[in-house]
Amino acid sequence: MNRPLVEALHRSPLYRPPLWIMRQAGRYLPEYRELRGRHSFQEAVSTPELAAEITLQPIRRFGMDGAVIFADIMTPLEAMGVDMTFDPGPRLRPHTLEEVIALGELDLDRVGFVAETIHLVRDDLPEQTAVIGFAGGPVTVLAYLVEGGGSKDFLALRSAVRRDPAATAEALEILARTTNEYLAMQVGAGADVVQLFDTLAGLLDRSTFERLTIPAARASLADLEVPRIYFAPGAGHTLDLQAKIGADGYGVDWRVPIDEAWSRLGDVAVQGNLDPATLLTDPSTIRREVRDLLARTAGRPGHVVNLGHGIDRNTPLEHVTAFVEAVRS
Ligand code: 1CP
Repeated sequence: MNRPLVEALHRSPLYRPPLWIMRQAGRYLPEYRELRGRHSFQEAVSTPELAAEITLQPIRRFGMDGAVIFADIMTPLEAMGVDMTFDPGPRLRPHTLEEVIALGELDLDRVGFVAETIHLVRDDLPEQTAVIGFAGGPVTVLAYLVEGGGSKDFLALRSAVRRDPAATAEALEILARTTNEYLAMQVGAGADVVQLFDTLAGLLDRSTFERLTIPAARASLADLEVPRIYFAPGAGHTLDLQAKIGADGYGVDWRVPIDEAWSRLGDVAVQGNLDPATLLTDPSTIRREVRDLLARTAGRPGHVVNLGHGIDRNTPLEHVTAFVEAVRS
């Protein structure tokens, strides 16, 4: 079966570029908020029927070309013995690098619900729609571990990198190995594409990115039999280095025009990069911005349309419709 999202990541010529939206399964959807009123985030993630339902909600409304499995970048850590809560982001005890190095193996049985969710989603999804599996990039996951949750500047990670680069590299190696096992499990269950969300990697300077982020991201994505997307928002200063990760496609945020980002990335597929704020404007502005985006990629094979980061929770549904229709028309 030819799935346009998979084809685009192979850089096959297509009649129109495929589209999906980061965070498409989430709080801007009334049906998501309704379900979350009855179930906690962790309950929704770990119950395959609920996670599959949430994954399918945006597809029913808007028919994106990919369905991203509902889970979190921190989900596999719970299967490595790390306790956490969500409020709304992950909250956990701050870990030292030594504690991260001592974390247990990933117990795949304890994330079996993700495989089951993928099976349920595939059964209900239109044939041409791709299942998108994902994981957090090791640097990003390490940042949440050492910080104990979200943070403005993630100074715990940035100081750890400076204080002890060798222990940081060792911790990243462990996380890269478990991330790779977790992604391989999702591919085995039927994911057509995987994305590594390295949301915080852009906090690092170029040389640290090259020394620590690239090997960890590369190892996370090694030997997977499906197209792989690497996405590090706020990492425009590293675009020319990212090809060393060896992914098939690269997500770019809205800060760098997509044509310029593409020439810095090289011969790869590129995903993005409408500013999520565009979807807070009005349908005519959205159409104008989509025209500009598509003019910049000019039908070049290998473009996957997406936002430059996750959709904002206050986005009106009609604006999502305007976005999807503008790309399709
Ligand atoms: O209902 C709620 O309040 C929960 C909000 C929520 C959602 C919808 C969280 C907590 N996680 C998710 C799902 C999620 N998270 C998905 C699957 C759904 C989809 O994309 O449609 C994905 C891919 C993620 C990935 C994720 N979680 C990232 C990377 C992506 C990005 O946007 O950069 C990050 C940084 C997280 C951490 C996290 N989990 C949740 C929140 C609110 C946050 C970020 C805020 C924080 O740091 O506190």
